[in-house]
Amino acid sequence: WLLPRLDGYLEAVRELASKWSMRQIVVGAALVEDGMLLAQQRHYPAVHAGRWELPGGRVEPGESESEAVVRECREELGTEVRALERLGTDVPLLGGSGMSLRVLAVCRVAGARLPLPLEHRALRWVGGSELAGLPWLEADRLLLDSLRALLSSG
Ligand code: 9L3
Ligand code: MG
Repeated sequence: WLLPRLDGYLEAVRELASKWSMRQIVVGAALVEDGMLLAQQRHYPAVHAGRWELPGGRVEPGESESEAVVRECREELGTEVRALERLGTDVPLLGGSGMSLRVLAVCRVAGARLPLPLEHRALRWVGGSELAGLPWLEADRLLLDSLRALLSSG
């Protein structure tokens, strides 16, 4: 009797796992100050080294997207932000991971430290006209129109 049950159980686990990975969200933070957007340059993994991205990372189980973006900015930038609205549409990440990039506009809370590149090679404040010239990760590049709109909305 055990084997058929085990089969059913494994099937259910597989289904959950694929649902979970299909819904895995990576959050990105669009932090704008004085009309400039904060971008950071990756140094890991090797395939991403040298490319620019919005700060952020995976939403952990039990965490909301806003909580994740606040935590990632603490870890990567050493600063406190507040999550504002969602920006643009989700972008599927390449590599068959099933993850999607979802960007939230954020603002630095009053009195919080200036962002530092704690886990990255470099940080840079980018103006609207410089956006297209940076070697962005592919997913982030697809959001440049929304980011430009955010910058020009003041
Ligand atoms: N990713 C792409 N664009 C971004 C971020 C924050 C992340 N703006 C991709 C790179 C990784 C994956 O998402 O493949 C997980 O991100 P992280 O946890 O390595 O930051
Ligand atoms: Mg990250």
